[in-house]
Amino acid sequence: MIATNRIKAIIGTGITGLSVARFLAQQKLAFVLLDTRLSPPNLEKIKSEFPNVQLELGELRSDTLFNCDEIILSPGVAAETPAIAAAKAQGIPVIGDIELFVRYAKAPIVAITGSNAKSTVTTLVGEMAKTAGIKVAVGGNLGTPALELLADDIELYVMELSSFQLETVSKLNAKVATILNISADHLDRYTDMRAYILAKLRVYFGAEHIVVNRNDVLTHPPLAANAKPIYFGGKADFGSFGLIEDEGKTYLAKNLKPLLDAKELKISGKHNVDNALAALALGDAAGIPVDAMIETLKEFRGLHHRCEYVATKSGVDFYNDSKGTNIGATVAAIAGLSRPPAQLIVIAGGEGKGQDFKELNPTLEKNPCHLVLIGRDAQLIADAVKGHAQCSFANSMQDAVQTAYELAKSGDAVLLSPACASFDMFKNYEDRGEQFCAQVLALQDKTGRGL
Ligand code: UMA
Ligand code: ADP
Repeated sequence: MIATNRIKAIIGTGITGLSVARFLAQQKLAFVLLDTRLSPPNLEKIKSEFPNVQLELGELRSDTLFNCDEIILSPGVAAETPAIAAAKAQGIPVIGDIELFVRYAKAPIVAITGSNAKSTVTTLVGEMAKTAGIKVAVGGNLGTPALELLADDIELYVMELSSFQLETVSKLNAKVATILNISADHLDRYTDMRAYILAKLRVYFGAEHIVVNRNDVLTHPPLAANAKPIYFGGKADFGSFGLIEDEGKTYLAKNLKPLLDAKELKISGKHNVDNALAALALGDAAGIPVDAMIETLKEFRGLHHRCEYVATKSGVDFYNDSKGTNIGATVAAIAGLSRPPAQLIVIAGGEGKGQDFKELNPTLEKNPCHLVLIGRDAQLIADAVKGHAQCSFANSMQDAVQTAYELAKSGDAVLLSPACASFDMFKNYEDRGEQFCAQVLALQDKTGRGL
């Protein structure tokens, strides 16, 4: 228990801020709550649960922050925000909910970050632990704030961590930690890729085991790191989880021992084979028995909005990859679903978060695609891919689905994988995916009959 006579400042009243407030109240620690918005979320809950707590809305006040002994920052707020940076310069520690969680968690932690595949791999490792009968808690950036997971009977924590959450962590001390992959994301928050990668690398601080992607050198820790890396991806060899080819079959393997025929995986696409290997490597280092992991891999069907099959209309397959919110995800989805010479029609666009969409071009050259572009950065994408893919524009999800359907012929596929955030047109990526599915299901077949 951390004892103090002074007050803590919680910044943000979202689900993280609320979980921190409840946790501090439970620990009988005093706090003030601040949010930069005048109408932030959870206001009513906060007023009724903490009627005597000071609540400040709007511009952050330095005099309040300077009187605190610790600032607990929500992940959506950058530590560079001037009032927070000024408090930090005065020597006031700025932490996040994950740092608090680490102080109190008694069970080992599996820590998972990366630009893509975090939620899939986190869920998979959680399911593997459950199959093995381990009392596991799964959450973090995945949805349930870390502090809500804390309980005395938990035997293993499996945590999805974003770069935002890692920024305020000093030492995670994970049992096993990984960066699954790195590609451009959140460049509207970071000054450059280096700053983004440095935030991700914090996941390795104090880790007993480190799992890295053999095919992505950016996931490898600096040379000074203590733990010896366990590799996943590519060809199997000693000290790694990889693939073995034998008599026309591909096996997922540990060291050189085959564990599972890749055809037995229910999740599809090359990227999901990598995800399965990463989950095996993490689970193994966390002590989950191999049999339970294999059983889970044979059952796991993937998460909604991730390369999810929706329907076939007039011979055209429709896939919902609304969670493809950056270029790396969309590249993986296109490579996973493209079946040349059939055409892939990709609905993309939204808020581009400062990404350089020219990075789509090598993939578009290999896979024949037609882009139907929506949202704020539609023209930016069209300019970047000029000469590499044909583009059409649409004003709404209904218009986009209809346009894609008109462009497609039997045997082609339509993929929603926006490479962008959704907030310019939708509530969130789930809303975008659900609108896509609803429009697809409402399509008539091309002879005019309902399907
Ligand atoms: N905000 C303000 N002023 C404030 C506080 C917040 O404007 O004073 C804004 C932020 O800029 C942001 C929004 O409010 O636009 C939400 O921020 P938050 O920190 O309050 O977020 P929470 O509701 O607590 O949710 C956070 C994660 N959100 C972010 O990091 C933006 C959730 O991840 C996570 O599931 C949750 O904690 C529990 O751990 C969401 C996410 O989009 C899914 N994450 C990003 C991603 O996956 O790419 C990183
Ligand atoms: P995250 O939580 O990191 O956003 P998800 O598991 O939700 O990860 O997947 C997000 C998107 O990333 C999916 O829609 C899919 O297109 C893409 N994706 C999944 N696995 C990989 C991978 N191994 N490499 C690159 N992209 C991937």
